[in-house]
Amino acid sequence: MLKKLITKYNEAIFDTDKKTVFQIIDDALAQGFSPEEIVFELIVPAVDNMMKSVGEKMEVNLAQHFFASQIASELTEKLVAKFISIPEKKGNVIIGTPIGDFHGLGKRIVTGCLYAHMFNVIDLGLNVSAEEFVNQAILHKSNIIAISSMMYHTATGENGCLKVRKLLKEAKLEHKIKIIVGGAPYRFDKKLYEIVQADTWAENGNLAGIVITELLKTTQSWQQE
Ligand code: B12
Repeated sequence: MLKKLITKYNEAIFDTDKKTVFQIIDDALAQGFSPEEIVFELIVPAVDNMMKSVGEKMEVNLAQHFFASQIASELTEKLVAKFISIPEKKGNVIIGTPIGDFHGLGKRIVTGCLYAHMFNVIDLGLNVSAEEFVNQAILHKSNIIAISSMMYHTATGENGCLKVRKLLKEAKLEHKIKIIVGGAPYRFDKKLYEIVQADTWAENGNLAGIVITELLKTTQSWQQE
């Protein structure tokens, strides 16, 4: 039965039809599916499905891409409140674009996806200095700094990821704070993340959630000394 709803839900996401999306979720709850099943078997896989379609199907446009992530974030927040036991957040992620980069759409999509993956996201916005990335990560005891760059020169420039790495090294925080990067230049050159000295990268928001979850397994938590 949930299978039927999944098909309908995916279609409504594809049509960016918010009213129908909400109706499907209400129907699923009325039919007795638990909020946990709905989040983990319907909403999160639907984001994955949409992200995979980008690139495969030319007809998936930015509006659909954006809608899928925002709706996943909104619905997850609504349904988590109804979980039998509220799941623990997986941690805080600091996100922003580096100095000189004012492309914010990709970052907003990634933020929506990370909420759906149960992360708390602290969005520093656009044009963020390396110092601010690191200071905010320390302030929020975050293990992850996520840097979204849409231009080659902001990805590789002295004030971006390379400087964040330098500051983390100087503060001896590399074992506690990891860097993930993403954005158009990284999709064109899959090895670019190594050149800018990030720990990892991901192609889209859904994969970012998966990659960060893995990365945290080998990262020292703020509780450990
Ligand atoms: C929209 C756009 C703009 C808009 C931005 C609006 C906004 N509020 O964001 C405006 C008009 C302002 C703009 C301005 C400029 N732009 Co522009 N822009 C674009 C465009 C067309 C789309 C970018 C976008 O939003 N993509 C859609 C999102 C959803 O995709 P995405 O960002 O890649 O994000 C996904 C993944 O990459 C990943 N991801 C993204 N961030 C992160 C972060 C992490 C941590 C992870 C894990 C994953 C991840 O997940 C996302 C979701 O799946 C691109 C071309 C392109 N096709 O990329 C050019 C492009 C990025 N722009 C470009 C340029 C040159 C400029 C300008 C310099 C133009 C000018 N002469 O003024 C200015 C620079 C402004 C500045 N200083 O930042 C160039 C960059 C070239 C280069 N080699 O560096 C591009 C590639 C166009 C081109 N082919 O020349 N731009």
